[in-house]
Amino acid sequence: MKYDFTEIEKKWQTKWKDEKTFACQTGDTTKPKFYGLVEFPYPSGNGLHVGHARPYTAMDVIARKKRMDGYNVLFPIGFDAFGLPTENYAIKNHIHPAKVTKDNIANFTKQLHMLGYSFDWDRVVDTTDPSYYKWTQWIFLQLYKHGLAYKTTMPVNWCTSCKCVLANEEVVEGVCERCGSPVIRKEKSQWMLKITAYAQRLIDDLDDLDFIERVKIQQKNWIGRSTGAEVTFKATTGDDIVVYTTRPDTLFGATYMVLSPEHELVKKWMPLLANAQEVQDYQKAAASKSDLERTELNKEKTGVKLDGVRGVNPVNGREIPIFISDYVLATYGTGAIMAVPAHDDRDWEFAKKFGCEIIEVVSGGEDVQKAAFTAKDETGILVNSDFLNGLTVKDAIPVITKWLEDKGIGHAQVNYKLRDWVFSRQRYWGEPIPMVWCDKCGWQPIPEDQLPLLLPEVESYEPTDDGESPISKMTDWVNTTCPCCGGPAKRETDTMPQWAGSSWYFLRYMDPHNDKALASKEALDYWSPVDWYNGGMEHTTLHLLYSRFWHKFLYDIGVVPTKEPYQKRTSHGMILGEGGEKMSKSRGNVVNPNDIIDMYGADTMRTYIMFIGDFEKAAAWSANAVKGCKRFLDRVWNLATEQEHVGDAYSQANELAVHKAIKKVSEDIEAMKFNTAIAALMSLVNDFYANGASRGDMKALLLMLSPFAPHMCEELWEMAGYGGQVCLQPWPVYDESKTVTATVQMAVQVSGKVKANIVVSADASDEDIVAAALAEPKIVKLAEGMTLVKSIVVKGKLVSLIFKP
Ligand code: ANZ
Ligand code: ZN
Repeated sequence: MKYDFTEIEKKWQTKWKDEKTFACQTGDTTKPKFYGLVEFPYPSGNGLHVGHARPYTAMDVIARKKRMDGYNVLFPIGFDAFGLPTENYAIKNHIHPAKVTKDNIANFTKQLHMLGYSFDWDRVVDTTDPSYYKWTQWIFLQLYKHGLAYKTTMPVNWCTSCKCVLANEEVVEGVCERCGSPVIRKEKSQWMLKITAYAQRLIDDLDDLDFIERVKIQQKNWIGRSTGAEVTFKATTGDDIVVYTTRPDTLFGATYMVLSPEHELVKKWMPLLANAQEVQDYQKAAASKSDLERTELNKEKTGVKLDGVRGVNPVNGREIPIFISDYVLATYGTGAIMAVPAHDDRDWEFAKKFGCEIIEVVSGGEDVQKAAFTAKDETGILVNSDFLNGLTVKDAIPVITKWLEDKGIGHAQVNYKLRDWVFSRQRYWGEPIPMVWCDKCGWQPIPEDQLPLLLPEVESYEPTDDGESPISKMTDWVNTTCPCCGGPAKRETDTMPQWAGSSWYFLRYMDPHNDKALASKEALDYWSPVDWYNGGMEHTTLHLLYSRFWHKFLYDIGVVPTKEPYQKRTSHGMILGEGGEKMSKSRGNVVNPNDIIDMYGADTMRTYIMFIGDFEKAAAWSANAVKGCKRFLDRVWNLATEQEHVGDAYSQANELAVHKAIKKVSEDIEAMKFNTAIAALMSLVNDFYANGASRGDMKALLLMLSPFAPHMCEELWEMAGYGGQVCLQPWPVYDESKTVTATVQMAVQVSGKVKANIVVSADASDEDIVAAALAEPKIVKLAEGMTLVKSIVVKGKLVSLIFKP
C-alpha cells in the first residue's frame, strides 16, 4: 500500500482542526499543567522559514509527549505583528500595513497548520488587534502611574535608514540590529522605561531559574553589575568633582582627571577657561559619536586639557590636571573619572599621548612605563600609597573605602551597565502611547476606560526626516482635550517599540478573550509560570530581558502570581544552508518548508528538522539527509502495512530492544536530544525487520514516533485498529530491569591458545567483539607488527584470532 502523505496529512489536520483536539481547558485539576511556549513569529511577507520549523517542531514534540504523559498542556501560538518590516514593506508596495499584516498572518496560519503543530488554535493572539493592544497600553499606564515611565530629552541612538530611535539593545556593533544601517547620536525627547530599577532583581532571580547557562551569563553581563566607590575630589574652583571607580585602592596613583565632554561642570567652568573655544569644538565632535565608538579600546585617544581649573587628589592634596575626553561616557557612573595610568589601559594610552605622569601604586607586574598593570586580585601589592602599602589589592579596597567614608569624601557604590529602556518610536505601525500633553497640566495619562487608544488611519505612514512620527500630521487625532483640566491638549504621536507587545503575550494566551483584564486571576494562577520556553539566543538581552522586567513589575502591583514569567529557557541553533552558510536570499540557499512538504510531506520535514543535529548547535541543511528521513518513514509504513503482526505483547525477540528504546526516547525528548531519539527509533525499526514485529511491538513504535511524525502514526494507528487517536494515548512505560544490558566474559584465543579475557555487552555485534579483543592490552602487544588474517566469534564464549607477520 502506498504511503500517500499528502492525503493522510490533510485528513488528520482537518480532523484536529474541526475537533479542536489540542484545545486545553483552564482549571482542570485532575491533571498537572504544562505550559510550553515558543517565540511567536513576526509575520513577514516571506512566510514561515525553516528557522521557525526547528524550534516549533521541537516544542510540538515536547507538548505532544507531555499530553501523552498525562499533562493538561497549553501550547499556544500568535503573531507579533507590529513593527518596522511590515511598515517598510507597506511603504514600498503602497499597501496599508494593517492589510499586509492580515495577509501575512493568514499565510503563516496556513503554513503552521501544514506542519501539523498541536497548537490550541482558540488562543491565537495578534499584537496589532485593538483588543490585545488595549492591555499593552494598560500596562504602560500602570508603569507610568508607578513612576517607571517618564519622558526625557537626551542623546539617543538614531537609525539613519529607519529614521527612528533605537534602544541600546537594538544597536549591534554600532549599526541597527534590524537593517544594518549606521546609527548616529541625536538629541531627542523620548519616553523611557525604568528597567534599571529592576537591575539587581533581574540578576538575583536568575539563580532560581532553569535557564541554560549561556543565557544567564549573557543577561548578567548585559546588566553589568560593577562594585566600587564614589570619591569626591575638590576642584581649584571649590567645586566638588565626584568620580566612580572600581579601584579606589589606586587613589595614590591618580595623576589626572577626566570628565565626559557633556559634564555639567564643564559648562559651569566655561567662562573661566582660557581654551573655551577648543573645549567647545571638542564637545561638538564628541556629541555625534556612539558610546561604542567612544569606548573602543584600541582607538586613538583624544581630549582637551582644561586651561584654568585643576583637581586636588584627596589622599595627598596634590593638584592634578583635568581633561575632557570622549572615552569617558556621560551616562555611566558619575560621568567623571580619576585616571590611574599605571593600572588602567585606557588611562595609560591617554597619559602616553598627553604626557601625564604615570605612578606605580600596585607592584607585581611589568614596568608600568611600558604598559599598564591591571591585576585586581591577590597578585598585586600596594606601593607608594602611604597607609595602604603592603596590602593586596583585594585587602586595600575595603581599607581605603572605609577611610573615604570616615573623611566624608566617599562611599562604596554599585553601578550597572544597564540603561533605561528608550520606549518611543517615531513610526506609524505600533501601539499609540496613551498620553496627552497639556500646557497647563503637563503629561497626563488618558483615562483607562478610554482604552484602547486606536491607531488612527493615516494617508501617509512614511517616516519623516524631521524625526517626527507620521501620526503627528493627523491634527484631528493629535488635538484633544486634557483629561485633567479639560483644556486643549495634544496626544503623544510616537508609538511603542516592537518589544512592547511581546513583553506580555504569554500572559494573554492564558485567557485570550478576556475584556475585563489582561487575563483572569483564575487563568493566571492556574497556568503561571510558563514551564518551558524555547527561543533564540538573539533575544537574550532584548525580549527575554524586557519581558522579565514587565513581569516583575506586574508581580509587584499584584497582577501576576509569580516573580518570574518563565521557569525554564532553552535555545536552538540556527539552520544553515547546504554548505554551512547562513541561509539568505542573496545566496540563493533558502529552503522553503512548503517545498519540502510538497515533495516529502510534513512528517518527513518534521523528522528531518529534529534529526538534523544537536538541537542547541547550528546545523547545515542537507537535501540528501531529507531523503534519508523519508526512506525511514517509508520503512515504517511498509513494515506496518505489508507485514503481519500477531500478539498484543512485545515479541520475545524484540522485548529488550523495545524497553530500551522507550527509555532512550523518553529521556532524549526531555533533554532535547531529538536526533538521538530518532536514531534509536531507526534502530528499533531495523530490529523489527530482522525479527518480525508483534502487534504490541508496532504499537510501541507508533506511540514513540507519533510526536515526530504525527500524521502517519495516526493513520497507521487507525488502520491497525488500536482504538482512539495515538496523540491521546498514554506514553509507553519501560521496565528499568529490562533496559540494562547484560555483559558476558569471552576468552580471546590467538592461534588456538587462550591469551586473554574480555568483557563485552551480551548483544555486541561480531565486529564489536573483534574490536574489543584487538584493543585488549595483551593482544595489542602480541599483535605488534602483525596483520590479522582471520577471526572467528563464538557468541558468548570465545573469539579466535589468527595473525601473520
Ligand atoms: C580608576 C581606575 C583605576 C579604574 C584602575 C580602573 C582601573 P566598570 O568595571 O566597567 O564599572 N569609568 C568610570 N566611569 C566611567 C565613565 N563614565 N566612562 C568611562 N569609564 C569610566 O569600570 C569602572 C571603571 O571605568 C572605573 O574605575 C573608571 O576607571 C572607569 F586601575 O577608576 B577606574
Ligand atoms: Zn490640563
